Amino acid sequence: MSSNSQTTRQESLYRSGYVAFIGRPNAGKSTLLNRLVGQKIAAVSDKPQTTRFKIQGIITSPEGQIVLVDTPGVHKPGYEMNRRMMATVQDALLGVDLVCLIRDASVSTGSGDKFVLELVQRSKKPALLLLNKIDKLKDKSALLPLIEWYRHEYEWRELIPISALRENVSDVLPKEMIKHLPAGEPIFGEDELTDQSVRTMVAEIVREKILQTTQEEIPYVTAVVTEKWEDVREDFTRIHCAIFVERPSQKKIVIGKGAARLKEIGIQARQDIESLLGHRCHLELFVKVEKDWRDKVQLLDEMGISG
Ligand SMILES: Nc1nc2c(ncn2[C@@H]2O[C@H](COP(=O)(O)OP(=O)(O)OP(=O)(O)O)[C@@H](O)[C@H]2O)c(=O)[nH]1
Ligand SMILES: [Mg+2]
Repeated sequence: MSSNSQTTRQESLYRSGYVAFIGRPNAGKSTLLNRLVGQKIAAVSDKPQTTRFKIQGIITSPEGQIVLVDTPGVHKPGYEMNRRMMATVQDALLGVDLVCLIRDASVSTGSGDKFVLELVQRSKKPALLLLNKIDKLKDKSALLPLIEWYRHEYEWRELIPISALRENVSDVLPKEMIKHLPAGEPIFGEDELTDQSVRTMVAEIVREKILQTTQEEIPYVTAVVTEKWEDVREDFTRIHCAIFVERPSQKKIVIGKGAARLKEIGIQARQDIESLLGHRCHLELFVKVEKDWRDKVQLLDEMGISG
């Protein structure tokens, strides 16, 4: 841990570095990323395993630059896709300057939480514990035993109760993170918010809408790829996205009766895509059946789900 004198001495320096968000699926990592960056760059849903690859969000301030690394929620891998997702988490832990363990404080501790904690312990990195979703706690004193338990498990730089849905996290957290980063030059340009391509972000917007409008296995068996992109005019883009599922019955569900569901997904996605691009777009969605895509190396590579 850095001593006070060190902190004071380095206060005038510009700092920069990488901060990983690690946690169980559904803990609120991507919600927090979007909130801190101030723009929606990661898909969010109430279904676990929403995030499938590393997403970087950039915060630049006069004091320094923080590159937030959002990762897939930690879970037991079944398919090649899930193995890659977990490799992403391990990789992120190795490559960052600071780790944020994000924990949903409104649910009780399970074996998954212990596993995530072990990952942080093994990393030996400076870490913050962020106890999220405190807005869901009727009785805030329920946090005390949780804080007590975590405190004995690791030498956290800070333990901070938060709600990723509330505006005020942006006032507190970046300042706290930046303190633990090394002195250094900005890593990205000052006006960049993410390292993702627009094509990837568009595919993720479509996938998010599918996750939000479908249930049960559909979120897990769905992938989206932006296949064609045509800038027809400066203020008008035509986009073609393929939606992959694994079986014809799933294709029927995604399309819906009289194509109603697919239409709804398209309407919702187009709104978000137009606000991302800053102009009108025409969005075409095609549903394709691709058996076992979650185990197909080449398809996963094309989808950007690399391990
Ligand atoms: N009430 C409440 N809900 C939250 C909060 N933060 C996130 N959520 C909700 O929790 C759900 C999961 O959020 P995500 O940001 O997708 O969670 P994640 O940790 O990125 O999940 P994976 O990508 O699956 O690992 C969404 O429905 C969010 O709206 C919070 O502070 N309070
Ligand atoms: Mg996520």
